[in-house]
Amino acid sequence: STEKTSRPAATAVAHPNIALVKYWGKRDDELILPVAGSMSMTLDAFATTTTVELLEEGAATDSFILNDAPASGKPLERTVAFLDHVRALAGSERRAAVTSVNEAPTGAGLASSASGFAALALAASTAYGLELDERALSRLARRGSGSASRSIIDRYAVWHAGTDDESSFAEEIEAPDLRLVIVTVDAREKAVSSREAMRLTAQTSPFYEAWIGSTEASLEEMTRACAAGDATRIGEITESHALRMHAVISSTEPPVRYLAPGSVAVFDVAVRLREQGVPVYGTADAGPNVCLLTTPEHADQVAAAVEGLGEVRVVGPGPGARLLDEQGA
Ligand code: 2P0
Repeated sequence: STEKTSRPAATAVAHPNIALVKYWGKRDDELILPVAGSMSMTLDAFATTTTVELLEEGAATDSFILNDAPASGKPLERTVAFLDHVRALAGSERRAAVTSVNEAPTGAGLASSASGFAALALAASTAYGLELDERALSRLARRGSGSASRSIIDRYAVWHAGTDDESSFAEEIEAPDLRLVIVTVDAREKAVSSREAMRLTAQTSPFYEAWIGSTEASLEEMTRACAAGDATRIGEITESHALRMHAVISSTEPPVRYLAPGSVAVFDVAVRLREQGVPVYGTADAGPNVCLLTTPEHADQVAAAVEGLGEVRVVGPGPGARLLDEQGA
């Protein structure tokens, strides 16, 4: 027959998230269970679009094309390991072709592993015929990368630390409308991966236990500030908590330091603007780029104040992972 039989396939879109209460440390490396919960904003920018197509029975290996080039090494290994997990859940042995396009620079601290594994979790689980609800999808994405559990969720998410695979998932939390002014101080790939630096922190920092306790306290306080719609308190917790994370990371042996002089300059702009009455607070992930959290009314003023310190982009809360239909809509 000349009729073309289409193979099972699915395409999903997901966005990175920026944590306002950070995830830094695992209690279980295999299941990716964190030592404490975290809270984030899913962004309305820097989409990852991923297609998973099942190959014919008998195909021996998976393939992974990332940003138009065949992936190898760690990215390929992590993708294949993730597909192995999906296949185990689906009771399938079929290999797959994965194609993924990232709008954010990979490894520059814009959490491309979060959007990447969130999109892969939705596309792969759909292509393999699993029908997962939001919680199950968040748990699945977590197995690829911890922060990906939060990119499944619309707008603002809390990732509950949990104590096992079932209880460690993200879900939506109500919070006021906020903006992040992202200042890309340096777009190069970071020298030490989050995964490696987290392990080093757990093994060598004398402050690790205090960090875990303070994260639990920050998350409780953040949850209350969100419920109260208190943008100022949300910002204050965000900045203190982020600087505590960088403090515990720089207390490792050998030390790891992600913030650069240009990052500190952006935090200083927030201090100066606050003196003028602008509600603006800094945060930074495992890299030198800084996000300034502010209200929608102040976003333009904040963006103007950091002009010249890096590439500037204003983003707001965005959608969780979504499937695209066959027309790409
Ligand atoms: C976060 N980060 O909460 C924190 C803040 C970076 C700094 O989650 O090992 O890529 O794949 O679970 O999720 C980055 O770490 O680590 C991260 P894995 P992940 O957003």
